[in-house]
Amino acid sequence: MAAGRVRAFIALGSNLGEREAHLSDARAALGGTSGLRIVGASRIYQTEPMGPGDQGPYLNAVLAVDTDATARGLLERLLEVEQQGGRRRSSEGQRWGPRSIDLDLLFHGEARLAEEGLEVPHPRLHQRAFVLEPLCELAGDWIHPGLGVSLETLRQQLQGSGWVEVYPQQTASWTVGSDL
Ligand code: A4P
Ligand code: MG
Repeated sequence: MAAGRVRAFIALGSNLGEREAHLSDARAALGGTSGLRIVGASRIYQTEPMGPGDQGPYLNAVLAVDTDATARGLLERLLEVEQQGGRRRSSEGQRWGPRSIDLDLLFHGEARLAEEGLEVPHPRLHQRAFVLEPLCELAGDWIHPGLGVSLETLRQQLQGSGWVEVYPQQTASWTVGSDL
C-alpha cells in the first residue's frame, strides 16, 4: 500500500430491481474515485432480508480498498454513489427497508469513531452474517479494532443471523479476487 493510504472495507447491498447491476455500478463508481484503489472483491451472496418482513432477499458483497480519503470523506463518497445509483432516501426511506443500493463503511484502518452521522467500525457488522461471510473471504484474520478479535472468530460466534448463500447466478461482470 502506498504511504499515507489506509485500508478500508465497504459493504454493498441491494434488494430492489437489477440487484447485481446495482452492485456492479456502485463498484465501478468507487473504482473511478480519485485517490482510491479497489484491492479486493468478495463473491456475491444472496441473503435473508433483515428488517421489515415484506422485502425480498438481498445481494451482498464486500470490497477492500486503499484510500487517501479520511473516514468522513469516504463516507461522503459512498452516500454520493448511493444517490447516483438511484437510491431515493425519501421513498425508500424506511429504516432497514428495501433499497436499490446501500453502501456501508465497515472499517477505515484501525479507526474507532462515533461522531454525528459516522460510526466506524460499523456498529452492527459483527452481528450480521451477510457482512461477515463476504468480509471473511477477504480478511478473516483482520482484528476488529473495537472488539479485539478476528473477523473469523466473530463469524464463528454468529447466532441466528439469517441464511446466507453464494449467489448462483453471479455473472462474469463481477470479478472476484484480492491482492491484499
Ligand atoms: N452512518 C454512520 N456510520 C456509517 C457507516 N459506518 N457506514 C450513517 C454507513 N453509514 C453510516 O444510513 C443512515 C446513516 O448512517 C447514513 O446517512 C450515515 O450518515 P442509511 O443507509 O440511510 O440507513 P439504513 O441503511 O436504513 O440504516 P442502517 O441502520 O445504516 O441500516 P444498515 O445497517 O445499513 O442495514 N438485510 C440483508 N440481508 N442485507 C443487507 O444488506 N441491509 C440493511 C440496512 C437492512 N437489512 C439487510 C441489509
Ligand atoms: Mg446503510
